[in-house]
Amino acid sequence: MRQIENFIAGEYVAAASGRRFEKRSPVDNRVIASISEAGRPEVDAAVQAARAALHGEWGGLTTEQRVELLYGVANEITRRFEDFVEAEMADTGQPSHVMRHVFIPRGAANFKVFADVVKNVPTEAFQMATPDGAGALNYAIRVPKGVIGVICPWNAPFLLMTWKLGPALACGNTVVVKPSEETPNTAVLLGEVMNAVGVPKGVYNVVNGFGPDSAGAFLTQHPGVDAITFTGETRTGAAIMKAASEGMRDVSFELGGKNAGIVFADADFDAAVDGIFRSAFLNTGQVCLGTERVYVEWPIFERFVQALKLKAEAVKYGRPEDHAANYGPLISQEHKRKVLSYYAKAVEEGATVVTGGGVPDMPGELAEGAWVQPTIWTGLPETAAVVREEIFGPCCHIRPFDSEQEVVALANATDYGLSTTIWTTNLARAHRVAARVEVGITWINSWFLRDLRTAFGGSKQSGIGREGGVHSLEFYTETRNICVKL
Ligand code: NAD
Ligand code: 6OD
Repeated sequence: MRQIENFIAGEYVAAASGRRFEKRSPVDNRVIASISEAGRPEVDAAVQAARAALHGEWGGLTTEQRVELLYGVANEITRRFEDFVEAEMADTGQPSHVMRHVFIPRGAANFKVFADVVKNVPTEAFQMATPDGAGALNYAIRVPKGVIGVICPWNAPFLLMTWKLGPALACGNTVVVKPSEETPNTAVLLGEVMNAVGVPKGVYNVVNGFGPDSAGAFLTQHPGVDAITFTGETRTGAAIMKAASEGMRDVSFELGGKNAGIVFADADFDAAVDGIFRSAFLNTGQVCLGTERVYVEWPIFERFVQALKLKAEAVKYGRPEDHAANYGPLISQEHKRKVLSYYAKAVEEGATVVTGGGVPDMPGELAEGAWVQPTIWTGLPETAAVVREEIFGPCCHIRPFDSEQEVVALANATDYGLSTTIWTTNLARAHRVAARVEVGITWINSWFLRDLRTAFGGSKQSGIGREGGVHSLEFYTETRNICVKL
């Protein structure tokens, strides 16, 4: 069984309280790790180490020197690729090809891309007239914000953590990360990479634990944290925002979603079925950008539902290291209970269950894992809980629509506003609809196609702020204006 400690000032340390908690495998529910739970003393030590690093060697580095270190981090992740794949698979139970082709390479890329951004981004300058005719010159400098608290979810742990670490470190900040209690492995392993590359001690710290009354709350309440970047549930974001209001700390929030997939009758049918299959079921539906609401234009509705059903019924369940498997378990027994409660609620609300709705028959010890069937419903009103609330599972409700106007209204009738995917061959219509859906990210004839330089974030209750490319600099630096009278 793996022993997982906190990573503070370059050292692996257990909590002074001796408190530990267990991590169980999503695949078969075996206990696979014992994790040290950081208390207030460890969180305080991590924040102090991060503060000291800001005033130490790290704070004195030039941008070029920082950039070189971050390239080094990316290269070392690539060198230890198999270790990261293995660590993330153990935590999430997801198929290895997702780790190999998306989650781990993206973790390395997040360091390289943001190193390039800070190396190349200009700052603004304005010349102004003055009454004496000599004028003045304003120019801006960017300085790091300070110690950043990074609170992460479990669904794509390494990708989502490094998506925040890359820009935070590239901009010269130091960080204290609180990974999800379900997925601490890759965050803790990254400490070895930081040490191997020579990132000064205290720049990167990890404290393990839960949210309320644990490391998450201790970190967000700590007065030594200058800003908080958080990815997770909207409800958690509200609690963190309250904590951040003490001391007027800045926040960047990437929150939940109840995203619409929109398929017009003129879409490339097979591409649309493949696209919606991925957006509903990739990572066992545990993707914030996933489409739990699907709207399909009437002429192709029945055919579309049947085609998606066939694909959902053809998923290959299996252990992460089984190369034939393309479908994993949910993250935990607790999440399985939540998803199954929505499966039951859908039936109570009168849904037609097109496929799934339960637990698959799994052989041997896999029967103990957090497996649920991919599930498709039709026939529910928009007021049904499963159509309104984020389930974060492998499921979607499909509803037919008649007109562009109707589907825009349906897509927008939600408190969330993260993303949409639109499938049509009519590009003019795609543009019109994309401009009217109230979300931060729209894909046309694709889904989860990500250029790290683009703005990423949610509207309405799906987030606050944008990260990505130069947008990340708005959060991870403070801009100072300097006015020179000529
Ligand atoms: P969560 O909100 O339960 O937990 C996220 C993190 O916050 C965990 O590390 C948790 O320990 C911590 N936490 C919980 N309560 C806290 C508190 N009071 N103070 C400080 N920290 C606290 O989310 P989750 O279940 O880990 O992840 C799934 C959710 O994340 C879904 O809602 C999903 O949509 C969302 N998500 C959003 C994005 C995005 O980019 N918008 C990306 C991935 C996931
Ligand atoms: O691709 C990204 O950068 C990103 N933030 C993805 C979010 C996935 C949510 O589950």
